[in-house]
Amino acid sequence: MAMDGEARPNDLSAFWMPFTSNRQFKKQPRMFVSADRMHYTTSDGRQVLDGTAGLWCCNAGHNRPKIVEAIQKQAAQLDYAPAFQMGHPKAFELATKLVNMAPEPFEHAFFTNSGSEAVETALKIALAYHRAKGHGERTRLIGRERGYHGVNFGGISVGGIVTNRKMFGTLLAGVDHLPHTHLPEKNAFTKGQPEHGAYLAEELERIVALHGAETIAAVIVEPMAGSTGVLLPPKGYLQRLREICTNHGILLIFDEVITGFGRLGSSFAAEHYGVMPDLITCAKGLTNGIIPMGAVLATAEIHDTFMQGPEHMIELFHGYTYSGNPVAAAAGIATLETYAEEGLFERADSLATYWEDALHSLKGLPHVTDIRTMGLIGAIELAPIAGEPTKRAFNAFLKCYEKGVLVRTTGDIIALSPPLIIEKEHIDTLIGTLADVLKTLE
Ligand code: PXG
Repeated sequence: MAMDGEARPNDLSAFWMPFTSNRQFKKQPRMFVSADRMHYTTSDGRQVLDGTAGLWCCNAGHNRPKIVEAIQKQAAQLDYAPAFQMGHPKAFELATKLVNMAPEPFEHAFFTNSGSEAVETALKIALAYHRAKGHGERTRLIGRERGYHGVNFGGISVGGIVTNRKMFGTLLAGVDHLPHTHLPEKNAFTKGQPEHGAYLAEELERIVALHGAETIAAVIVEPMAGSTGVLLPPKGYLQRLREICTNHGILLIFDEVITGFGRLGSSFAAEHYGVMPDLITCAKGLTNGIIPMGAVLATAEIHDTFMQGPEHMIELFHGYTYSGNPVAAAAGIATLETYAEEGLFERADSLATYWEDALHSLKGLPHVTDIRTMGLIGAIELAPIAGEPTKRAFNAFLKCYEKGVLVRTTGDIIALSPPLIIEKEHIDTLIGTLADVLKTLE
């Protein structure tokens, strides 16, 4: 411990880093010290092209003046206001902007501080909704294999990533899982939505038959599974999930923490795929990743179900100290305005074909077993090194970083999700660097 109270920036031991190989990192640190638009600057003064929008969140790129100024101004004007039984204008303004941007049925927004909290909130709203309707026996929650819904207990229970679950005990009771939709033997190198796999939605009927529809509260899925390595929904799959949920009175929750805010070339995946869930969770791009914030979007039907009983009574016993925090709300408003003013969702849509062609040009390079893209998101799946899963992709990540490009890896999949302000030349640099790296990988 430092006895003199001085900051010791070279001591890396105190910070236990999240989702990081701490020992590897601390032997060979990779530090960013500033960022502007499409680039990070490293502590050794190098420029690194951001191929991942931070962690899929800085959709408008970095150091955007409107957002920076809004945060500075808000911090000086009203730094904090109590979130319960008190209000401040910016939270209401952001909620209105958000529901106006969202597909039509979504009329209300509940604020959280992260995607994980948005997921917990949505699951709780689903349970409480059924109870308010007199169906308190609907308690089961259905997720999907390979799903990622954050890291809190509800989220890892409905989630389907084994490493995120197996260390943490018995999780929530009464959860079941749909099968994932990754069918590489049939769908590898498909451009756009895969042809095969809609039949996997029928597994929901099997789960319903097993437990009884009247015991099931909600199904939660990522409309496009991001974290597990960009798995696109097979054609017709989401439509079928919606039908089955509707037929059985089960709520459908889309976890749009990654797919929200233009990633697929539209406001939300619900709009992109033309399938409306009952609840949407979002975060990340809501504030361009700058101030932590998440939200649950609810239809009038869900929200209004709670608005009964004596008016002085709290309708939903849930919320966070920082729900709708003024500085986060100011960041959110400036972010949504930046998206609209710069037409960034349309921009993502118009670049999607160039992006798709660029990624698919990597087909045939060593170890590449599949390529998947949609909007401005993409994944390159690699064959693992025998006996050493994840190492090949991790090595690709390290080599890309050395060459000035930031990518993400999950398992042996390289994932890309650049800021929506990306230019074609950046796409060429990103894919060119990846091609060079893939050619030299063990
Ligand atoms: N749901 C989904 C669909 C997500 O992708 C969360 C919930 C949780 O959000 P928070 O804000 O609590 O982290 C996420 C987050 C990656 C990666 O590279 C993905 C996420 C976060 C960090 C890294 O795969 N997704």
